[in-house]
Amino acid sequence: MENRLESLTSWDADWAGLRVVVTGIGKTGFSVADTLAELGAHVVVVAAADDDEARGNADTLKIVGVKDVLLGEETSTVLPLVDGRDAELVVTSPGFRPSHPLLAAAAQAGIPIWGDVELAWRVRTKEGRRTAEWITITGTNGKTTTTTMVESMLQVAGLRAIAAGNIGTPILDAVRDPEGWDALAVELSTFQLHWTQSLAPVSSVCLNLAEDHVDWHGSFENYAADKAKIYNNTRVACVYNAEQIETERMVEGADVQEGCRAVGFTTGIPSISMVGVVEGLLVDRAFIAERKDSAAELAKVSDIGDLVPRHLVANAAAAAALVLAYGLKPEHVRAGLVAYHNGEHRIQPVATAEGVLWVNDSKATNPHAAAASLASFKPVIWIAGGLSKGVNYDDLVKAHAARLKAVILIGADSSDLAAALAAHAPAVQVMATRAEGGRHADTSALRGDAVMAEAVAMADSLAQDGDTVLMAPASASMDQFTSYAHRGEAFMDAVRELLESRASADRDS
Ligand code: UMA
Repeated sequence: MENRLESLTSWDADWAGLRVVVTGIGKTGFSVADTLAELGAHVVVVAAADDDEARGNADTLKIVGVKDVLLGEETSTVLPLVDGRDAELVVTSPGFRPSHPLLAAAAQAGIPIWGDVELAWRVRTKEGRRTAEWITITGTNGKTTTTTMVESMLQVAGLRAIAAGNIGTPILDAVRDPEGWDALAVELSTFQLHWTQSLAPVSSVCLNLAEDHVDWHGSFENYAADKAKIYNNTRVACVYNAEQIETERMVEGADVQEGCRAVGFTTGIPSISMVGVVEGLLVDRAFIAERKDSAAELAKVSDIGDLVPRHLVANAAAAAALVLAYGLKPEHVRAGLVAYHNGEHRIQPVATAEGVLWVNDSKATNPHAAAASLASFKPVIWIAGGLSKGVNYDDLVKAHAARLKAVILIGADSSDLAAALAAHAPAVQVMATRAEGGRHADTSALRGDAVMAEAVAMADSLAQDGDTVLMAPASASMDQFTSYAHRGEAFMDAVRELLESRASADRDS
């Protein structure tokens, strides 16, 4: 029985007929049962819940091929048979404690117990689908923030990436995406880590450790031991909290892969092999060749926000270490933090298609803001212009001319920007939308949408694999749009429409 499970390490392995009991019919249980049914396993689901939602989920699961769903407090404590025989495997939801009678019975009978994360790791490779690298994050506090920062950094690097796990999207739902992902930022709770064994992330972190969830684990020691599992099998970097010795000890005790490094993060001055902070700058002293006696700037602490609490700096330093281990560049760390902090319309990745990254930075309403996003990408097809408010564009264009592949001007009158481009970037191709240069303001939504659709089509005609199309106007929006938000929405809609029409043309041909 053990042998059969050992061979189940990809989606394409032989899962057919495997007898599995799945506990829980919440987010996790549903995703597990649905996956196993699709794989052809014989599944019985057990849950204490017996409300409308649970019954609705049960009906759906039966339609997709789950053999039986047993709902109700009493039945949920008994380990059921599958096809009249003992189960070969139990896959449990995180809410079930290890001491739960059903799990205790399985353990007693020698039936292996996995969590959804173990199952997801095993089915992550599938013929014809991209296999994602995993970056794993746990800790008593700050998991969700750090996971979201990692996701943001991966996305501004042009990668197809998403956050999943304890953060809310069950990891199996992410893994089963038909196209697959380049990378997943995986938030893991100790309830999930308890049942993992074969995960091999590219980088991993336990952010911190404080007393929590002792009821589930039985003792603080058990809780800490489960947190430490985050580091097992890590391939490139185990990231630990240099201000909390317990996390460093976890790394020392971890069974990692050959060549894996320990990298610390701190909110103070970093020692060698750490990411930390020097005079308001987030710096890397771990991944640069000259780390022995220097550090490289990654971002300003102020890129994370105006008044940044210490724990947020710590989360940002940890996220930076995790993605640098994966191979991201300093500019991705910075752009990712800015995007994380400002949310919508600030260095917001919209899509990556055919190697071209489309980025919405409509909030860049002045040259200073546009400089931050221009510095993050190369080569750039830059959509810019609008209400200039009398600012000077010379320094901005001078500083970033070398990154520019082309510029597409929007705005009712972008002559100031055009003049700066002619003076300081004469070799760069500059195109204007038909609506640009009209010298009359028209803020109707219709006009703005048409301008943006034209700009996006122009950018598309120039863009090649490796380029970034960046809409960072360095100008206010009110000459052609109702607000910067409208301008950003218009850009994102135009990009999506373009990519959808291309996808449907591909399908038809
Ligand atoms: N159930 C029983 N008996 C039990 C416990 C649960 O029958 O003793 C059944 C319930 O009837 C229900 C199902 O189990 O059918 C619920 O399962 P669940 O409690 O594991 O919750 P899910 O909906 O599957 O959500 C879980 C995580 N929940 C927990 O860990 C408690 C979600 O994290 C996670 O987002 C989701 O999987 C997707 O991965 C939430 C959480 O509170 C946010 N996490 C804790 C935390 O962050 O501190 C760990």
